[in-house]
Amino acid sequence: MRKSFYTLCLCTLYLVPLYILTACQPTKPRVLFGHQDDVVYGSNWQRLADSAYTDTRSCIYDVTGQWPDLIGFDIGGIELCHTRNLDSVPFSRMLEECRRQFERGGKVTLSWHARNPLTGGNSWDTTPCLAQIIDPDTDVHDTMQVWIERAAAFIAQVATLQTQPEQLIVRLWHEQSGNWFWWGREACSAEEYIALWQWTRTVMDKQLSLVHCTLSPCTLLFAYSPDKLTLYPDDADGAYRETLEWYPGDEYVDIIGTDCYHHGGAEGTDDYLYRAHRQLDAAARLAKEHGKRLALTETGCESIRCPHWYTEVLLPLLREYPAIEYVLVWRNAWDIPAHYFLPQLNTEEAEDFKSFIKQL
Ligand code: BMA
Repeated sequence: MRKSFYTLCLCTLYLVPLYILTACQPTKPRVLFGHQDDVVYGSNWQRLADSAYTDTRSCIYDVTGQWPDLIGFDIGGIELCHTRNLDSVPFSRMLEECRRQFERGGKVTLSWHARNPLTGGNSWDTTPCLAQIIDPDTDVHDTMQVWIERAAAFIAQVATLQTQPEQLIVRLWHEQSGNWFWWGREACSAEEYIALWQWTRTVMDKQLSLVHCTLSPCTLLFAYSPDKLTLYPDDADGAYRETLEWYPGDEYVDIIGTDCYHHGGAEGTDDYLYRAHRQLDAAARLAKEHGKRLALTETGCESIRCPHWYTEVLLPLLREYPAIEYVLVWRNAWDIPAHYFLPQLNTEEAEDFKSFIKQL
């Protein structure tokens, strides 16, 4: 009896300070996980009506029982005063879901698949137009001025809904290093791209300064996110050089990220990891040198055609870059069966995803 009493005292003597020490260690915040359009539709369901829904359905919640840390929305279509974005999400629903997300303490990231202001075609219409956009003597410039103001007005509206600082991230002119958008590197020069970025941010800041916000100042974060980096393939420092060459500047950017997708199932893993490392190394170096934050702004493996992709491919990758603050996977289209990046319910991939979220 006495012996066990002493053992207990001894254990308490050692364990209590050990517990206090461990509990007081600053813990690295976990990587936030986001999903595009998470709460407006998912594989086989959609809530795209204009009318209010009294509750929120979420793809991430459906699988894990937890609300998303981050939701991505795209505002493509706002420039033409459309009531729905390019994927049919009503802007009124977007505002409502942003409000709910902020109230839950979550974050939102907005991208903008803007139309081509010269042709009226979509973002993928690569007819060069940037020289005209940034020339104040052209009609295209005037059109773009109006479009940016409309986007800025919507973004300012979202910004006012924030309940905590830094809940809103705006990712401007993304994936410029690819050749698929009119602001991509084959359709314009780095100088033109940077001029567009700086102009857009300036208009958005002006609009933000005009709105009333309970948070003061009513700030948001701006993210720069190239995709594949192929401009200098023979240069060991080529990825960094390209990321830097198109960088809009310290005054305009808060987060440096990269977009990188896994293609080709399990056989594509090496290629994905090669590109992801190259791009993340470049983004992480630039972020460190310029005192900016780091994110994996878009990634995913369509239809999750690689077993245990979340725990065996993405998780180890994220662990190699402790500075990454968040990661976003793309949408689960309700009307395109194979276009999904978050696992379907009750599948092996869903179990893998649950385990991934626990380990993040
Ligand atoms: C692409 C696809 C398209 C979509 C676009 C904008 O990656 O998902 O179907 O229209 O993004 O969200």
